[in-house]
This record gives sequence, C-alpha cells and structure tokens, in this order.
Amino acid sequence: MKQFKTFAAILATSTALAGAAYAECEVTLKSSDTHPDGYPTVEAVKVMGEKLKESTGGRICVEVFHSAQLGEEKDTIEQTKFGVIDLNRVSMGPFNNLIEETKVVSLPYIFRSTDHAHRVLDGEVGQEILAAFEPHGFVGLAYYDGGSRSFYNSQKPITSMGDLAGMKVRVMQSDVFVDMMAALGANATPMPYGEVYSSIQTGVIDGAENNWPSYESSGHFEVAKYYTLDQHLIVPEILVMSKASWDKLSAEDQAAVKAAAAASVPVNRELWAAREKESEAKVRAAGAEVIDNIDKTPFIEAMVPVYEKHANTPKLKSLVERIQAVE
Ligand code: GTR
Repeated sequence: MKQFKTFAAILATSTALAGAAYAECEVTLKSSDTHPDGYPTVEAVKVMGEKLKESTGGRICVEVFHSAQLGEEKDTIEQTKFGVIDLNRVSMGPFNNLIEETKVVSLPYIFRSTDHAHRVLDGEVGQEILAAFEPHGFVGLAYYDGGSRSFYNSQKPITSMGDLAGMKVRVMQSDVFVDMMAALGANATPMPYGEVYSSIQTGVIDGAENNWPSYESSGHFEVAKYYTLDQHLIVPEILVMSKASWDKLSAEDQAAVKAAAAASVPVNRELWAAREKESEAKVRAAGAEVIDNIDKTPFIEAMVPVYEKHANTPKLKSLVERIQAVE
C-alpha cells in the first residue's frame, strides 16, 4: 500500500535538497504527479525538466513531486490554477467538470485504440483541446499515454455487463464517469485515487477501474484480483502549466517550456509501452484473475445516453464527430 509522508516532512526534505540541487536555477518550477517515482509520466516530466534546463542554459529547472506529495489531483488542479503549483501532470478526468472540451476525450470508447488516440491528439483536435485550457487558468503543454482502463473488483469475475449490476465502483471525480457507471447498471463512487486501496480493503467499494500500470503500482491488484479487460476508457494524461506561472516567463522561455514538453512526449510513449507489458505480467504473476475474452459490444451500446448527455452542444458534438472521422 502507498505510504504518504506528512506534508511538513516532505517540505523539509525537499527544501533541504532543493537548496543543493536547484541552487543554480533562477526559476524552479514545482511539478505534481500522483504516481510513484519511476512511473512513465513522472519520468517524462523529469526529462522535460532536463531539456528545459539545457535549453535555458541552466536558468529554468523543474522539480517533480511524485507520489501525490502535493495532494490528490483535484486539489492540485486548484493549486495549479492559483500558481501555487507550476506544473501538473494529471488525467483529463478531473478536468471534465471544469473544462467541457476535456469531456470529449474522456468519453467511453471514443478512441478505437491507442494509435487512434495518438493520431487525434497529435492533430488539430488535440491542439484545440489544449487551447481550451487557457481561459480557465492553465496552459495545456502535452499529452501523455494513459493506456486503456478496465474494471477490477474484489468480489467476482465480471464476464458480462450484467455482472456489474449494483456493484460499487470507484471512478475519478467527473460526472462523465458517474454517468458511465449508471449506464452500465453500477453505482459510481467518485473519490480521490489515494483512497481507493483502503476503500476496497474495507469494503466501502467493490472495485475501481484503471490501466495496467496504475492497477499494479497502486497495489490495487492485491485487494481486487478480478480484472476484466473491457477497455471502456482511453483517457489521455495531460501536462499543464499554471497560467499564472506561465505569464511570469518571457516569450522566449515560454517557447522553451513548450519545446521541452513536446520533446518529452516520445519518451513517455516508449516508457509507457514497456511499462504496460511489465505491469500486466507482474499482476498476472501475483495471482490477478484476468477476464480477457469479454464481448465489448453491449458496453459500447450502453454508452449512447452518456454521449447524448455530455456531448450536448454543437461544438462538443462536432468534436466527437471529428475524432470518430480520424482514421
Ligand atoms: C491513473 C492516472 C492518474 C489518475 C488515476 C485515477 O491512470 O494516471 O492521473 O487519474 O488514474 O484513477 O485517479
């Protein structure tokens, strides 16, 4: 299970370390991530920091606070808006209730595959969604991989949609996912990621849903061994910067930040592809029972009302259509 240090202890250690490691930097950008050290998103932001340091002649550095040291995603998003945190690597999910465009790329089964997601996000639609962050106090810098998410639980193998009936399943704090669970006949419990392990262990919830690396690194597989490969969500990860922090940089330094973020994307994709396989192998070896022959058609069909409710304006509908039209 994840161990959290107290905030004071972390601050004391990090201030002491920062004294040494970041002494030469004129600006040190604080970056948050919920995942542990070594996770592909954490490593990608570190690479971004190295590139930025290099391109600014050592003036601008990035300090990555992994393992939710700065808080759970929803709270860190708020702190990023106010410039308390400069950079934040989070899922699109917790942005859904704030920025409506992010709902489109969080809809169940919107992407047919990771390759399809890459083509969309690397293209015009991806750029438009990044731009949608700005009026809300964020600068969208880059998309990282988050694989596909599937259901897991502590109770029984889920072999069809009907097995989800009445189950209590944790989702990220987004109305899209609450409605997704209702459409599948289950009860959604939105809660922060860091509370999921103990909530499954104590029976507050029956299970949750996530990709292989998160299922593994969070230890959730230890308390919820039935994993059903229904792949209902491919939710992109995003690296954002606080607009407040961004506005303090010169145009030249802003360009350097963007370039460094872009350069970290291929690194993330490569790390992700490897980690997905490793995590899957690890949980299987540890006794996870994987149901990987499920018929996804009923799941996909059940999502019609979720699309109707959340892609409910001409702008959002057209984004959905444009994503679907990408080969
Ligand atoms: C992970 C994702 C995190 C967080 C987490 C969750 O896959 O990388 O950013 O959103 O899922 O379920 O809360």
